[in-house]
Amino acid sequence: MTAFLECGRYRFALEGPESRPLVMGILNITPDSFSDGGKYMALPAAMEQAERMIREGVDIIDIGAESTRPGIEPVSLQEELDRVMPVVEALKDCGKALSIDTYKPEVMTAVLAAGADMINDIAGFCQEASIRAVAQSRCGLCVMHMQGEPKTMQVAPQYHDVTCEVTVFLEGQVNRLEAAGVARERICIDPGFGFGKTLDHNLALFQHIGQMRQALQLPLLVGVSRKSMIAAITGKDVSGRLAGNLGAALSAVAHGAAIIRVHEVGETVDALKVWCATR
Ligand code: 9MG
Repeated sequence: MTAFLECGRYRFALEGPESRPLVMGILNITPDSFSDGGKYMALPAAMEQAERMIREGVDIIDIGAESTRPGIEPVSLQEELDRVMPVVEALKDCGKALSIDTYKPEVMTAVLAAGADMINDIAGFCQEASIRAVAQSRCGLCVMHMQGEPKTMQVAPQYHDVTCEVTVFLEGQVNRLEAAGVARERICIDPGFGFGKTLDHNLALFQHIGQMRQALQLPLLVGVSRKSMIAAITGKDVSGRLAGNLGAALSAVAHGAAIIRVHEVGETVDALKVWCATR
């Protein structure tokens, strides 16, 4: 396992007494995300939400300007840039690592030039241009697995062995990135819960978090906050999923996850503090 995650201006310990699970807070600056669409579109509202996450103990702020919920149409490059750049400019000196959730290489180049610390690519850096956009920088990378694309990915996801196929994909992309000069210390992997996966696929992947981490020897990020997986297990609508989200976060770290991507930062930070103190 790498001892650190190098993330632009930040370095996170993954082993030893200083290490603890990291919390990535979600900042959706979209009109149409499934649980908070439209809430943080205006710059002051986005800043306020970021400041709240900082007060609550966030480690990485993940800014997304294009919704990735199932069935959604993609936004244009210009629209994404118009949404994301002012927020990156406004938050770049906020004292926390800034991650940008994008699969567009042009957006990657622009946000890295503006000071972003991490690129979270739901397409797992499949495009050569995406690899070129990040290779020469010092940014952290989240390499995520997705089957298909957001518009159709939940129509009929199929695998022979979901854990094996996701692991092989992630390993291949990590190898491509390393061949392009990206240090392993900059990479974390993500099975992509809900991205072209049924509940059974998600549960199988969850139970094999430790195995995937072991196979790739890289930190693993889990993002299930407010997703349909939590709804399917608890029967709760989006406003009633907090307890389910926290249960999933604790289970993920118990399985070996290093980073948890969440909407409710304060509650997750507290739950993880108690988990760490009592494990
Ligand atoms: C943008 N986005 C939505 N869900 C996600 C997840 O599970 N992981 C990552 N890395 N990004 C996500």
